[in-house]
Amino acid sequence: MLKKVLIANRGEIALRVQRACRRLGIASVVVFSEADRDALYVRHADEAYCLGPAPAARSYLDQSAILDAAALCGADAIHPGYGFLSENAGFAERVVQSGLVFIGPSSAAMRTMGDKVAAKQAMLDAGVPCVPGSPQALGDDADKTRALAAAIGYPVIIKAAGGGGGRGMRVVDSEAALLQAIAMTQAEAGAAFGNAAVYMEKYLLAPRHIEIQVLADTQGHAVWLGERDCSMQRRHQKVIEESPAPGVDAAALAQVGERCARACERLGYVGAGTFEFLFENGEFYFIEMNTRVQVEHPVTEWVTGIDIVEMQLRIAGGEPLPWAQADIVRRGHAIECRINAEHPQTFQPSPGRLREWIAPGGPGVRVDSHMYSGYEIPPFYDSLLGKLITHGNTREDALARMRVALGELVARGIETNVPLHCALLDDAAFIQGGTGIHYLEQWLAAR
Ligand code: MV4
Repeated sequence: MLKKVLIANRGEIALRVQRACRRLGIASVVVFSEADRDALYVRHADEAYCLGPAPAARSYLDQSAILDAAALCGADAIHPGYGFLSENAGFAERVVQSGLVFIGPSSAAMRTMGDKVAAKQAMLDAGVPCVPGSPQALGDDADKTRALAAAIGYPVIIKAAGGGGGRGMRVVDSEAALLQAIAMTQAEAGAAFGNAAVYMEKYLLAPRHIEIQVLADTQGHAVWLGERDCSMQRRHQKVIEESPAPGVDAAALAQVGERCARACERLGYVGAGTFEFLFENGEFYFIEMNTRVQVEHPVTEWVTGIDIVEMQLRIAGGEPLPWAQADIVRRGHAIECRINAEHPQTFQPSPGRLREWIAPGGPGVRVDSHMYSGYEIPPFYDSLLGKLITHGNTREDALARMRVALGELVARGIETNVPLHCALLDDAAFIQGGTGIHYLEQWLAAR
């Protein structure tokens, strides 16, 4: 078991990891920027180090400052949370070179998944279904590229190998626009990611975004923990997530879930991982893998009863998974609403003094938040105030609990997206379930 973990993050996830460490009897150390002196996770900390000024580049992204703090306090591991350095293979490598455990997969696995062409190749090799497309990065041969696009069929999408999460991609409707779109995506990718390689896929017009959660131990065993439907999003920011995914065939899910678990075993993947799929006409198509804890983990935690952060810590400490796949039983339905400090119509961030905060409660309600009355929300980071998660025996129960919980939530002094959530929870198509990735943007445009 790990003895002392440095938490290289902030906000609700720092608090979440801190709580998990405490429960397991692991000492934890937090780091913070000058803007986060009054943060709840700093208040609760046994040991806290200021990394530097507010901008992330000078605090939460300052690898040397974090490694210095870890050395100073005698930590034996670093938990990177999500965002910031969580998917930085170079950082993971430095952590290990410093003699510490990086709580996540190997830097080699992170590097493979960070290169979307390599990730896709690894998944094809492991029998995970992928979007039809170019097997490798596109080369200079224009005839070959045109032939490939014609074979795939328009529209196609050009994606940067170094991109991901919606960065560095371009849809092409016809051959006339193909070569220029590729050149532009390559130029942008080179500037943004230091890697100009791009690849091509068939563009799926109206898929859902369904992801599979896995856990893998250092002994080479992996299980999958079901799926999440994360289709309700705007500009690649998820708004509502749920598990299970409404109306998706259980046998098809089990097949893709098994393949994800076997892929982890083949790759020597360690820790928590998320396989992102597009789902259209009953078929799953792998697009990317996330190698970190995710904002939407609680919905999986609730339906499986498994604490994913606890498992990250146990796996990093060398413990084997305590279950076989048949022991993973899912019960009921969980939904998460991301509560943001933003204007509900314009989506402008709304930092500032949170004059009053009253969190909802009751059976089937969980709030993961670092908010408290009087907290000054800094303007430098993401606008997540917290996550409101509800559970019920059925989706209808979970939705009903969510409506009540949203009604109870009080956040005075700033704007929040609670009104948006309330409207979505009364929307007929959302209530029906199974809306696609473009639904929210179309719904907002129509409003
Ligand atoms: C796609 C796609 C349609 N077809 N790939 C966007 C984020 C990145 N992870 C991959 N993305 C997409 N890839 C093919 N072949 C549509 C998207 C996409 C999307 C995917 C998931 C969630 C939200 C999205 C919003 C717009 C586009």
